[in-house]
Amino acid sequence: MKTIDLRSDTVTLPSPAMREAIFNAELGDDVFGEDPTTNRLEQMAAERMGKEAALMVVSGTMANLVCVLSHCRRGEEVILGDRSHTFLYEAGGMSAVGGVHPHTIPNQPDGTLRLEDIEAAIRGNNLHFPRTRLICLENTHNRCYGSALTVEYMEAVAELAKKRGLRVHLDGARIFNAAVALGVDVKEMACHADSVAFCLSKGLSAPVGSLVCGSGEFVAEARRNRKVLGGGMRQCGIIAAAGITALEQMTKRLTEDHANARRLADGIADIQGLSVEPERVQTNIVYFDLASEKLTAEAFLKRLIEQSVKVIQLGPARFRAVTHYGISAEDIELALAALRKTMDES
Ligand code: TLP
Repeated sequence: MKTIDLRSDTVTLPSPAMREAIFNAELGDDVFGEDPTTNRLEQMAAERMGKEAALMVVSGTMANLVCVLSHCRRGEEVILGDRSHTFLYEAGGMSAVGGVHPHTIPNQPDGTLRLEDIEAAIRGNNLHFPRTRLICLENTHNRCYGSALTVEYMEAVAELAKKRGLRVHLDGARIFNAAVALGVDVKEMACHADSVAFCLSKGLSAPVGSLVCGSGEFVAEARRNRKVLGGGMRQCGIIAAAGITALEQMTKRLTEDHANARRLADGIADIQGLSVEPERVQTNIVYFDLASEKLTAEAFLKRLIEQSVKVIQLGPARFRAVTHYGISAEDIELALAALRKTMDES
């Protein structure tokens, strides 16, 4: 029986076209700048984001770290959301590796940072304070229901940053989900950030890889910082080949994942003992809570696994389900049936 794995869109497997592209990839040594497939992917990524240049790195975590290291010196400060992936789930890399100070402010439920909060967090010129250098945004926002930050909001943050002499980095791990949900081109969002990191290995289903995009000068610095982290790769066209296919074939289909997530949330809303806010689902991420005393979280997960359905636990009674390539509308109905059965029998 097929497992319906909704833990993350990171579990996606490469499409048959990707496997073929990997098999046929033209290769060279990328540290010498001689891997034609990687060069092509980087050029494509830069064009898609409307930036001068791009750099492939192994993961979203490395992409964000390389960007912070390229924007900030030791002792400088980054303003970012208290629910941002970079703050919560990247092993404190910016401080551990870069000596960069994270200054968190509250993420609003829709993933935004209030402009007043950003303004208030910017340090004055005082030798006691770290120097504020960078504002980080996340779009879509993973811990905030996969919500998409609008172009207008991003523009407002960019204006504020410009006025105060700061830079903006966008963790756009799922920027194509945001673009599809808002019906805009990714460029319209990317133009409001000095650097953009996006992932190939989530909804776009490639096996490995993220891209850092920005000005030519910025990307040259990022390339150096990737090397510092040991992330210079050799025949990485093997990875890039799948990334090219991802950009060519996998962005438009994200609407399917969004429709499946909405259907899943609507279905969960009808199950007694589970609680969800379907109207908050804009993209491919659904959060829901176990609101019944009859079942522990562990027992809930176990019963789902027995029915070949996996979701991830992200709080004492909070779970996340993410739709993605490989999960069909039919799978969503099967997952709902498993959830219903689990609750009915509890
Ligand atoms: N997110 C993963 C886990 O780490 C939680 C997931 O399953 O959602 N930015 C954002 C917004 C992300 O969601 C993630 C991964 C990353 C960066 C890091 O990407 P990787 O896993 O490639 O380092």
